[in-house]
Amino acid sequence: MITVFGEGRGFRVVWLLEEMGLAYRLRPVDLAGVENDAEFLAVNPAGFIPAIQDGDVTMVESIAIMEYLMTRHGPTSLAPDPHDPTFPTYQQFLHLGEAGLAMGAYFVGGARNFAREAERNNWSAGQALEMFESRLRLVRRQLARSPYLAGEAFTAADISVTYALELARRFGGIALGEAEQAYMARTSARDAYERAMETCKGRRAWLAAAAGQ
Ligand SMILES: N[C@@H](CCC(=O)N[C@@H](CS)C(=O)NCC(=O)O)C(=O)O
Repeated sequence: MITVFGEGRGFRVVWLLEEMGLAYRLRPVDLAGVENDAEFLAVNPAGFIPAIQDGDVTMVESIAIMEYLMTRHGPTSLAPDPHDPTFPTYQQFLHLGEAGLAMGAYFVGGARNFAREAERNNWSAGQALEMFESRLRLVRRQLARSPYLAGEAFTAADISVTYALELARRFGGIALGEAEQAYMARTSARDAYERAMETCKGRRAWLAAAAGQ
């Protein structure tokens, strides 16, 4: 049985597990009190989420975890064959979702929600926003070409990027265009997304609160 530690970007992992129909359990992690969570710190001494345990495998980094699960427990249509023409674009957006989009949105949201007034618009916050918005141009161009990021079929790249866009919208307060919003409506209408939302109660509550603001 695979154990997923923590929601946050762990939502990507739970969504992927639901898409693949694999058995798992979610072990919640409260980041606010993580220093007292000895069991979790034994899994990830760096104290961030998500992490997974799968037998004797322990891993962190949501995109690496997704790649591991698809490779070890696949094959799955969520990852195109490496020789398929869609593979390079798939691989690019799978990683851009975290390295280019979620990371930028995370620090924009952090600055806007948690920083002191005087620090909200500092250099780093500005850079993070610029980073997110420039990378978003790649998503926009791709969505003008195809309904999903790797082409006609939904893949793990869409899980990666959908998570990042939701983070940008709800946490970062970043306005998204019509094409991105229509795309998110498409990806989040999937049954596996719904089931993942059922599991991730913290995320459900957070999205409901953010929508009511
Ligand atoms: N690149 C990592 C980012 C992990 C990350 O920053 N997670 C956040 C929550 S979604 C976290 O644990 N933040 C607290 C911390 O970094 O100490 C991934 O994709 O898993």
